[in-house]
Amino acid sequence: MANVVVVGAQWGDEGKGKIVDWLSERADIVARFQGGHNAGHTLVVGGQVYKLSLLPSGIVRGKLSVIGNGVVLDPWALLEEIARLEGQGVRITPDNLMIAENTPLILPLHGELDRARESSTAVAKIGTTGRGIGPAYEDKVGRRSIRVADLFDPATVVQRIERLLTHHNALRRGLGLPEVDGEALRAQLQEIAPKLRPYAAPVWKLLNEARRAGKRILFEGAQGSLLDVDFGTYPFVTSSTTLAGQAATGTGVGPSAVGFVLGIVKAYTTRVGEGPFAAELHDDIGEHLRTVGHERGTVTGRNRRCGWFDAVLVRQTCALSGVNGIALTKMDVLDGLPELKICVAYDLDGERLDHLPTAADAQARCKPIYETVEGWTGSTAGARSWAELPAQAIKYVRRIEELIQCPVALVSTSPEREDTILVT
Ligand code: 2SA
Ligand code: MG
Repeated sequence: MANVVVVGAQWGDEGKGKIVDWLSERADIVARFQGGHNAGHTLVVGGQVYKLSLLPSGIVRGKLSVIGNGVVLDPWALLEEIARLEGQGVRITPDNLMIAENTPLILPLHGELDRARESSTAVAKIGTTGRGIGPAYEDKVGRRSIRVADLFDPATVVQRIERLLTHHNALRRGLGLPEVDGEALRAQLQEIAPKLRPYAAPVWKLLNEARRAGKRILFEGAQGSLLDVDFGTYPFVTSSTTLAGQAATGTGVGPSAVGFVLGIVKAYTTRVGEGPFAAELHDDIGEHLRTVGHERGTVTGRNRRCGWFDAVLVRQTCALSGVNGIALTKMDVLDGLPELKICVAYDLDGERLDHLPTAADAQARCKPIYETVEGWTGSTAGARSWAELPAQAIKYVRRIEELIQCPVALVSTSPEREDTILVT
């Protein structure tokens, strides 16, 4: 098996956790390359539920798990998550967890800034997770982050804090937030540094050595392609690059390390947070999808907005990530619906569009053009072979393939790892 990159091909919550878990059996290393603890991956292993936010899903299987430099890392959230998983019997040590030394940190001031902006009425809110993701990435490109490696040199920490607070305290005064005391922050970081140190490593070097030794890497994306900071529904996006290309720069291997790009696609559409969503349903079917599909945020517990499958979006995101094949998830949520709709194009002011336009106002005005297909009365839940699927369900999968111009490689029929159909 080649090195695989797994990316969400919609707005996140496509069921990446389960697929990554399924694939991790065939990988030696699982690496995160973007995002932070805004991600929420749910794994069900042998009936036990594991909720992961920052740790790569491979950790549950004892695989070498890597947090790459493309991630923004909240060290306190990390230690909490480690403690929580250890409480569930998962062993986490520097032998199976490595953190890139050049990973920027999320500090308490980032979360405060994120939440202050979101509660301000001056600008439209984004609907963030409030975890400080955006502000932490701003500081990264603003060249004022404190990175993991900085923590281990007290003099560097002092310098970094000074630069950081010159910026943040000015901002905070404007927002009516109290100024951050540099000495208090230094003490907090000094306290956390020795706990992080055992995991810090030159990840780029170790991954390249692992590649040369023939080890297989699984790159685990978080969020989804439509939340990508460049190609997503800007400004209603996250602040990282969520597309497959980021797997290379977010860990320090070149793009040639990536052998196969697997897009995870839910059989309908959901989104959490604000922003355009043409195929959104505000009726009983939307409610059916939400309740049957348990569509609530793993991190924040927010209800997810639900709608029909949007083939326009997925065709676009498959192109953007160079997806080689998709894994179709949560088909069973559609079980029993008499008929299904698929969004095949948009109507924008009377013109038919085959793609999502770039301008936010145009995105918001897109009306879905639907194709109606037959539903199925049988159950797809727990199916483990193509033959177990109702004929109409197979037709639905084949139609999706055609519309998104990308083959289906896997179909997932329940949160359990074994309930997966490998399409050959
Ligand atoms: P942020 O916090 O700056 O990344 O928020 C910006 C937008 O990105 C969306 N976002 C997500 N969308 C779906 N799932 C995410 N992870 C959690 C989950 C979310 C949760 O798996 O359920 O628990 O609410 C995730 N993370 C960020 C966010 O909704 C904003 O639209
Ligand atoms: Mg999620």
